Amino acid sequence: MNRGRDVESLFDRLGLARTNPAATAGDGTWRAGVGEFMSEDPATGLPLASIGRAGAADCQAVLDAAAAAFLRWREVPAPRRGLFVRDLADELRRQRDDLGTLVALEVGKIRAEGLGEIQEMIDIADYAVGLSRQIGGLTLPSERPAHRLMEQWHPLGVVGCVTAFNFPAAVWSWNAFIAAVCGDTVVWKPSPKAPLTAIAIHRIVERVAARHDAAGVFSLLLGDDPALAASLAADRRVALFSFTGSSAVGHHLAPLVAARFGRCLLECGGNNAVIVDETADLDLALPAIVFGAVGTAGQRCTTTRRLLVHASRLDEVATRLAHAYARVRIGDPLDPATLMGPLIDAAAVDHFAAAVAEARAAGGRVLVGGERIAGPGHFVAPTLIRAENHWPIVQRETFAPILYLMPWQEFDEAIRMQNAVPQGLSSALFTRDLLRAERFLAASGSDCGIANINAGTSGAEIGGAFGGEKETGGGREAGSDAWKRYMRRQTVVVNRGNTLPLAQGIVFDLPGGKGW
Ligand code: UN1
Repeated sequence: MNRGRDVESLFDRLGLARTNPAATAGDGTWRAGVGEFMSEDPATGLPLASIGRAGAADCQAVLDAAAAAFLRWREVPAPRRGLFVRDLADELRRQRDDLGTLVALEVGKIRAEGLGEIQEMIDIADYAVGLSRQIGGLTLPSERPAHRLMEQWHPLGVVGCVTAFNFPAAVWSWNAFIAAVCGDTVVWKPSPKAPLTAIAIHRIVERVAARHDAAGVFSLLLGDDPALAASLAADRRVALFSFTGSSAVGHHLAPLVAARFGRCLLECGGNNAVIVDETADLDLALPAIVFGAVGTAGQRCTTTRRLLVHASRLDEVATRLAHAYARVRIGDPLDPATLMGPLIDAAAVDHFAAAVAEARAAGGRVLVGGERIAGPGHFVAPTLIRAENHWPIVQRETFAPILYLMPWQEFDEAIRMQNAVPQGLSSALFTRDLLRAERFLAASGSDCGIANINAGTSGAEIGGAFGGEKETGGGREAGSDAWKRYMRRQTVVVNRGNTLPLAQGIVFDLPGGKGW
């Protein structure tokens, strides 16, 4: 792609400018904000565009509007809310190529993954449309005669959605499309490292919302001041605060929500392992490991960070991985031959270098990579390090393509190692042994939110619930019954009889039994 002219026409088609505003309540007008920040191309380090910085007044105005829009939107029947999302999916299908290219340009993931991310939006939209005709509650047997016991689900309110740079489009849609069919409105605060993707999506939202009387269902706050996310977390109008990002930032924001008894949905860090046993088919395992460790330059929360291999196969796996890593084309994410693009910014490269240095100091042996790649842009080499599970650097999530290789002897030891980290998002076992697979899936097996057999840790489909345990935060988004988090449950009792029997068989009569 020609980064001059082609970017210009891409911007035109997506409604982007070199100077962009800061916020919109989704009513067709945009607010300039106070000051500005830059979106940069991580492959060159050069600025792409400037964006207004939303200030406290913008945040208040957007929240007021979202709260007001909720009062209208919750009255719209859910299947009609679904039609809005269906039209959004159609529009995304039409603009998939341009949006995928923009994602690749702005955050540096390869274009194939950029397109995959927009596909993930389309998938969750389709899911949400189906859901819009299926939201239902249980009817339960009442212990009281002539009583009905049931539950119904009502819209919840304003959802505050804070997303990370690495999935600048899909993670918002997991929240937004489900929330919208549930009858909620959504205030989006995207990462300051991916504001253009958010603006381009919002331009589409505006056009489609106008056709559905859905103005204000989605709104947008852009800024690079951490106070913005904190003010959403602390605001009582935000019924659900959905946060994707590091466990460290999650630790800071979740107490603000808890302090007002708000609802939190956390998708924080992962430290995902692949276990390879004696029987594993390496023709399956190797591509899954390389996609998991090197894909998105190691910047997915589902990235494979630890590789636990049966000692008898350690050398074979290391040799074959080294061979594969040597053939990974690193470079311009817009070049179809590239498999790994840059890290997001210079700070990420510094974190990568510091992690490699810390692993070396702990006694780690760098088997492949380990270095920054000189030149413009934020490139590093995919890295394989022989390490030990208990080292502090192995226990932490470093958002970079570093894979720690570790041997095990007994399968129980492999499971223990896999679980012995603070995070609990995704896990994988490559085996041909059915009993092993079942052992991995048992309650005493993987402690993660996602467990894969003969499939890698990253690249989850939207149909399942996505999220993890421990410091990953416990949240669940996307498919299955994750929608319940976006609604409030009401337990309903209806007495169709002429008497008032009490639950638990309690007798509560006036003396003499009559006279109420
Ligand atoms: C994330 O990295 O925050 O499972 C989300 C995956 C993607 C989503 C990752 N579907 O890798």
